[in-house]
Amino acid sequence: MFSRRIVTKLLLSLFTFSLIVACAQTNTPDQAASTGSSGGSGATGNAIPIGVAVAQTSNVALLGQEQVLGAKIAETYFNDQGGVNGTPIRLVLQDTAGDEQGTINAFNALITQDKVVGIVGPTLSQQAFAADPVADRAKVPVLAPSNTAKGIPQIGEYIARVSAPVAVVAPNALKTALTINPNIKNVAVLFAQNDAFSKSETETFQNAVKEANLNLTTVQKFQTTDTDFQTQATNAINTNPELVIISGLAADGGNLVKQLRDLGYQGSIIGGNGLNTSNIFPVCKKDCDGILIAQAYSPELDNPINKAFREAYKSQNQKEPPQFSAQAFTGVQVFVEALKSLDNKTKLNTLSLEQLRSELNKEILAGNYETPIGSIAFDPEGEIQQSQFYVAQIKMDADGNNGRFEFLK
Ligand code: 1QQ
Repeated sequence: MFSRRIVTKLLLSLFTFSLIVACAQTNTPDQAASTGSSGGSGATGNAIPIGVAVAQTSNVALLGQEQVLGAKIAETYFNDQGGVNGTPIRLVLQDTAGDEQGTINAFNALITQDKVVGIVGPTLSQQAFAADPVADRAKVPVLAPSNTAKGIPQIGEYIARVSAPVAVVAPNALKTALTINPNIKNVAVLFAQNDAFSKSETETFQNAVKEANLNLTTVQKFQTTDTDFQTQATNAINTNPELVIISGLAADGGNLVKQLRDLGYQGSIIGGNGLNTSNIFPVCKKDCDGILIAQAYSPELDNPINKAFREAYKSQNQKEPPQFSAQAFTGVQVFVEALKSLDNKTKLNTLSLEQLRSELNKEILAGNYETPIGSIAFDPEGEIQQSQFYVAQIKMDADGNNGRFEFLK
């Protein structure tokens, strides 16, 4: 049936393919070929694989999509600058979707199949508490780009974060709300009880409310999967609050804002970090107007790397970069700079993947970084040391179709 020439050709390509596979398996990590690259940099098989495990699908993608954009800008930016002392990096993206098991699967694929040197991810603290222990046991460094709940760096030696904890960031929103409206006395708080971040953030907000001598009039619970918030919104409104504080994620949080306004609530609203995306605009439309959200990033931060990041983001997306993109960029940046400084001490291609991962982890924790979110460093546990925080207020156009985050002084 087949001519001899075709059979010989087939055998030859099979042989070549097995050779490539065998090489990829035995190579040191910075030579290893891996699959799933975003391909943004034109990097070759020599590129150093850095994993990105965030939510590209599901409801949580409202947050995760912004992270993909930021990470890809970093890949291009640092490769244009020469990568890691001349060797390009290559992002390997694995979609975690919105749950814990998806995140564990993504981490496992990055660690064992893609052989990444480290991981930027996941999107939610809820996912981090499930998947970070997997990376920690495998001794693979993780930089959390958006995990702000209490206890994230304490998961293990290999876990650090570039996302400042809610305990530090969130109270800024309450201070600003009180400056805008000094008559606030009654505060109703609502939170998603099935989400680790939301539970952590509401604890911070509730403490801040009490410390400011305000009346915490009610605490209402919901689920991130809920779409009907009539009961909670009515209960909150019945306590006559001048301020409502919501800790949830984007879809549920946006819907809750809308339903509060539909039921006649006219007071101030603080949204937590889970509402910190323009992807809530199509959900609450004109009712998003006025929401106050604390920020760990400002597009106006004045340093060269933020200017470069901001320009790149704006030229791609025709709007100012959001916090989640800036933090994801920062996660990739920390890996690149720590890899460079490790390579300056010990050539990366002389290390086994295991050695590289563990030396890289030490290097990450030892460094100081000038990033789009400002000057940062880590404490020995991997907690970010960051000093600049901000508060933004959402301004919607009259038709409710477009809006922006306006940074308050
Ligand atoms: C967390 C968060 C999320 C709301 C960020 C996307 O801060 O889960 O910790």
